[in-house]
Amino acid sequence: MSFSLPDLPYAYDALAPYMSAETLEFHHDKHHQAYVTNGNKLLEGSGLEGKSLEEIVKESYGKNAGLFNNAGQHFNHIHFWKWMKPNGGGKSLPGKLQSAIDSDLGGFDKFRDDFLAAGAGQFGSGWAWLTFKDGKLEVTKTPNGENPLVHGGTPLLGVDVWEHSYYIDYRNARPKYLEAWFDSLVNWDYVAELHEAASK
Ligand code: MN3
Repeated sequence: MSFSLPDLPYAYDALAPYMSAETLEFHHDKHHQAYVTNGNKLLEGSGLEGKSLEEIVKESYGKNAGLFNNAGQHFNHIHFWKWMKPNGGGKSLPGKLQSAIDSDLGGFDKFRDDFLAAGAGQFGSGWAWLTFKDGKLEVTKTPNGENPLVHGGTPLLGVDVWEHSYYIDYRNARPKYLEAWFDSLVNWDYVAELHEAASK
């Protein structure tokens, strides 16, 4: 399948003041679009043309760096837009997800601390994740376009810590971006939906 840019599931200014319209215009219309455009060029002749996006990500990892970087980022950003919503965040999580966080990650506050630390501690560009792997939740981080799919896990929540995700709004203050993102933007219903599907 060829890649195509999904529309944002909300207006460009819907996540302000935590993420500005200017950031979303650049991030979605320029950066994500570039992954789609370049990914499609690199997909041609790769032998993976007929595969799903998830399969392309997994099968190009370690073998076709150019395609992997763009396909990985395409996958990551498709979900990143859905991992946010206006009036998101908060501590009121769907019950089953909350129970799993309590039993696997030591509760919401510990999970929040660990997730923010993963994002702040990722040296250079990358992502921090809530991952479902081997029947339980874990907090991980990856460089560049890499994601939990290539490590045998299912990403349930991911935050983009490339500078293009926060520099317009927060300059170099990545920890401030991470706190605002986690506390005010996360779409926990979508995280719970992915958890439900992964834990069946
Ligand atoms: Mn990005």
